Amino acid sequence: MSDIETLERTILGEIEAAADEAALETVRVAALGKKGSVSERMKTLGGMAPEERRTAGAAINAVKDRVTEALARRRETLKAAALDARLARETVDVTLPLRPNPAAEGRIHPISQVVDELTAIFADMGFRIAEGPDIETDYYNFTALNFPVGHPAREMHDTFFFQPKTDGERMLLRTHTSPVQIRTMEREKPPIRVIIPGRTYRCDSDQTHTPMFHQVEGLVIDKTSTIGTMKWVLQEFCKAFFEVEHVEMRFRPSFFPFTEPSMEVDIRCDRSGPEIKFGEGNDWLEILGCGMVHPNVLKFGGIDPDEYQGFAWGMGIDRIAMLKYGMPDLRAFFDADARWLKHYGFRPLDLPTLFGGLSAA
Ligand code: 2NL
Repeated sequence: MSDIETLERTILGEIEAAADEAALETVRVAALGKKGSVSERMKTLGGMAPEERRTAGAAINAVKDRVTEALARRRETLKAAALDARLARETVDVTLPLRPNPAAEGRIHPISQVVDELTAIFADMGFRIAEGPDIETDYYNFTALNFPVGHPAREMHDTFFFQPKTDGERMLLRTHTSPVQIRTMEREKPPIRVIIPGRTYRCDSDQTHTPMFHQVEGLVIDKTSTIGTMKWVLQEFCKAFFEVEHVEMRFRPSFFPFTEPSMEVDIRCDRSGPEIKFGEGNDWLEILGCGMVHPNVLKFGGIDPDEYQGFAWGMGIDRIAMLKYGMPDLRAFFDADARWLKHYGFRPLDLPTLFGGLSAA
């Protein structure tokens, strides 16, 4: 048998013996690669006499063709075998019990649910959501909100401060969401209608206070916004949120540095039974603070108080969530206890909408 015939037989034998595609590739490189045995034979043609070269060249090319064809055939066989093995390995045991559906198991936290509800109600009245940073400057958290430097109200906020920076400035965790309204006024021209739900922080912890809590504030600025408009907005909100036909609200004079006049708002309720009922009874429950935006605050926001006026309000999301859904302990909100969430949480596909019902579930 000629030398080239022996080589061909050896290579074809190796191809048949290759157990997988990686082994087959090694055989291919060893035969047809740049330094492969067949390629090396090609290089010897240069040193041959023309007649000899013609026959030897044809023979080597024929070997190359047959080797190439054998490689392709073997590759197909190995591929099919690998697929068969995988299909045999990846069987499904249809007798196993069904795994719980994540959409049926998961729960929306009551805070997220209440934020979704608030958003649906205020979006329907033409409000947008605004957001801003949790870490704020003293300017946005206090100064621009008309808290004079050294004013006792700054101390009343029990602020978490960071270590001073090299330039001496002390950043803080926002104590209310109001800095976002200042940032909105700086950025936008009136009319402004925004709500700001978000996390807020105060160094305070007991049965009714957690160091992190949630607030939603609202801001309306236009040429003719009045206390009358404000009362209507807040009343419509309370009816929609507590899902009752009537609410009776009581506006009591109060003080906030950023509004003038300022008011605290109570709603009529009945607390004689096991559950609070809104809109009836002889009790009053405080739910929010509000007022006309102080002219100084408008100025800090870059808005001319001789041309524009507006109103703002703020309320605790955790508190209105507790009231609406009868959750007695604030601290449980942030314990991440799956049993609590299973009990008080909401199903992920029951989204609050005004047409489908806010808390339909
Ligand atoms: C409360 C009272 C309130 C505001 C927040 C506000 C924001 C700007 C200007 C004026 Cl930028 N006012 N926010 C106004 C009145 C009351 O919150 O008891 N919150 C829990």
